[in-house]
Amino acid sequence: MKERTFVMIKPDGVKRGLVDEIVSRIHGAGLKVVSKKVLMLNRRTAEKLYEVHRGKEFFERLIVHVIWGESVVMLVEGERAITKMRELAGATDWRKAAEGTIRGDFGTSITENVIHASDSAKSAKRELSLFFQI
Ligand code: FUP
Repeated sequence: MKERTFVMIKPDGVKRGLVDEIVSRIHGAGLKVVSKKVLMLNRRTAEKLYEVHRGKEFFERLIVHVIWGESVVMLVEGERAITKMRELAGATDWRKAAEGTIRGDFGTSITENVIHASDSAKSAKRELSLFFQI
């Protein structure tokens, strides 16, 4: 089934020059980048994106990380795009992420884990609407 998902290369990934590598992995999985933009998240948008984590001990650290520099946000489309992007990203904790996954290859901490990819169709819809006119 063709799906749309929200993907964000976080500031650590952008700063380290990983955008082209990540986009090429997305294409390699047979997915299409329908739209892509570079932006600086403001606190309000960052808190909305991660609202399910509000109140957790890592929340503030996470928000500070995603607003300190430019991110690249993308609308990614294709067959099983949500699952495929989660597979490409790898486990949240870079130490547990498999080699060959984006976080496994490039993550440097649980917060600085390079990429965000929506975890469900419902999240994808909500997260895409924060950044794209869809
Ligand atoms: P994921 O869907 O894999 O991005 O993981 P979560 O939704 O569980 O977490 C969202 C983000 O919160 C992660 F990308 C990084 C951050 N996080 C921490 O900083 N510490 C934690 O213990 C868990 C998550």
